[in-house]
Amino acid sequence: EMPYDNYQEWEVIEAYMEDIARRFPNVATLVTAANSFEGRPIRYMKISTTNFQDTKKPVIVIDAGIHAREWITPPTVTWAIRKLTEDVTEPDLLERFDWILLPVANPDGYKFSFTSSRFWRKTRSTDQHALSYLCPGVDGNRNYDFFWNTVGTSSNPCTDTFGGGRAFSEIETRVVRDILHEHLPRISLYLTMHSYGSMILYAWGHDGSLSNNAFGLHTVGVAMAEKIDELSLSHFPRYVVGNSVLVLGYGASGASEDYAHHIGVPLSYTYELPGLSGGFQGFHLPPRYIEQVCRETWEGIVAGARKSGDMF
Ligand code: 0X9
Ligand code: ZN
Repeated sequence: EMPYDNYQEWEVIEAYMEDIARRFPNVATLVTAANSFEGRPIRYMKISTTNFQDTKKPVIVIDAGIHAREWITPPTVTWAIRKLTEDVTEPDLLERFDWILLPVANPDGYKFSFTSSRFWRKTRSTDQHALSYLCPGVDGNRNYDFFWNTVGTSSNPCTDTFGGGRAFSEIETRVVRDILHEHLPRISLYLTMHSYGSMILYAWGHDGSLSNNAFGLHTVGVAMAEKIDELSLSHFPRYVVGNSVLVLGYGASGASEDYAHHIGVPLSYTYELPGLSGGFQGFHLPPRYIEQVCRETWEGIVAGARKSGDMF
């Protein structure tokens, strides 16, 4: 009942997660982490065959939809929920790992991008600055406490890369922060889904230097990209894997993948999912490609999960 031939409205995603929690009570739990600035529940699914009690199991955390207009990202996470509950074809992923799947990290912005302004990026908060009522919202991917407000970010609330009045000013980023800290020693892999560009990016994203785990980051990144490319041939460009500054050509601080790596998550990546055409239209992948992207991204997740477990 979940549509993959068109984009997924926030309410539809909510209803889907409720339905999954009802139908698979032994593995799937729906958690309301907090309410968004405008009062919408920010919800994630915990998927575990042992209710997170087996503390030796590594945890995989995936979020999407922190950037509102990147509509291709939530369906890749609802697809992951499906592949771990309704349609299990890789049972080892359930046996070996616990999962935390957050399809819409920024429900206010996501909603706003459907109802009012298709290419809205930020949250919708209005408590950050005197100008906030004129220019609401904070860029969630500049709001993490990692070299916050230093590079590729703005202190002008009227820009799309406004980092907020302080690090973690946004409830939407605090929810992800708290998930990361709650499960930290067990998290083998963190993925944050963005679009667009067919890239898998890793630390450090503020200055382009490499982390001590750069070899591991690159090896697992390439393994994920190869699996995706196998399924994606003839649809999209091949994935490019690398340090986010080197691949993107710009540094940006306060991003979630850097923060997660900085606090100790060994394998942490930003996925830039595919887009066709340039400019803002790249955020609006033609809906006929949604299912293709979900299928191929799942292949990347599977490869990354298994590698992360082997290395953990
Ligand atoms: O700029 C971003 O936040 C990401 N690109 S997007 O077009 N989805 O906005 C890239 C983030 C890369 N990671 C770091 N700079 N750490
Ligand atoms: Zn993004």
